[in-house]
Amino acid sequence: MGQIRIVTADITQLEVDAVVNAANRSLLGGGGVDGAIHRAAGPQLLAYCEGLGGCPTGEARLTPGFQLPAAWIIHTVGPVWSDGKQGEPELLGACYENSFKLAVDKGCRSIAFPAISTGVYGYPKREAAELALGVMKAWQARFEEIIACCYSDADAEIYRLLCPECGGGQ
Ligand code: AR6
Repeated sequence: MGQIRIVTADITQLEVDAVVNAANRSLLGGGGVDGAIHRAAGPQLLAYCEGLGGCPTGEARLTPGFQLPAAWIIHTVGPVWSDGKQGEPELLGACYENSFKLAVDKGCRSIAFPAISTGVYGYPKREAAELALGVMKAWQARFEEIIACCYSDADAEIYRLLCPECGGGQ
C-alpha cells in the first residue's frame, strides 16, 4: 500500500513520475499552478499543448514533463464553482480519477496533485480536499506515493485535519 503525503511545496519542484496541472479547457496556459508549470517546463510544453486541441472539463491529457523533474504532466480541467449543484463534485472527482488512470497507463509509481479548482475557479477548499482525499485513498494501492501538494501551510492544514493518518514532509 502506498503512502498519501500532504506537503507544502511548489509542485514544479517535486521529483515524482507525474505532476498534475490544474489547467483550463484550452490547455494553452494561464495563471496559478498552470502558469508556474508552463514557466518551469519551458516553451516546448506550449508547443506540444497546441497540438492537443484542448480538453473538456473533468477530463485529462498527458504531456512530457520537458524541463520539470517529473517525467510526465497530466493536465486536467477542474470545474468552475457555481453553487455546487451544477455537477461540480462529479466533475472534480472525474479530474482525479482520469488523472490517476493516465498515470497508471504510463506505469507511474508516484504522482503529485495541486488542489484542483480551489484557486481562480473558486471551489470551497475543505469540500475539494475531502473529495480529493477520497479518490486518493481509492487509488493508494496502485502507487508508492501520492502527494497532495499544497501551496500554503494553511491549505495543508485543511488536508491534515481531514486525514490525520496521512504522511507529511517536504
Ligand atoms: N504549486 C502548487 N500549487 C500551486 C502553485 C504551485 N506552483 N501555484 C498555485 N497553486 P489555480 P484552478 C495552488 O488558480 O482554481 C489558471 O489560470 C493554488 O494556491 O492555479 O483550478 C488555469 O489556466 C490553489 O490552491 O487553479 C485556469 O484558467 C491551487 O493551486 C484556472 O487557473 C489551484 O489554483 C484554473 O483554476
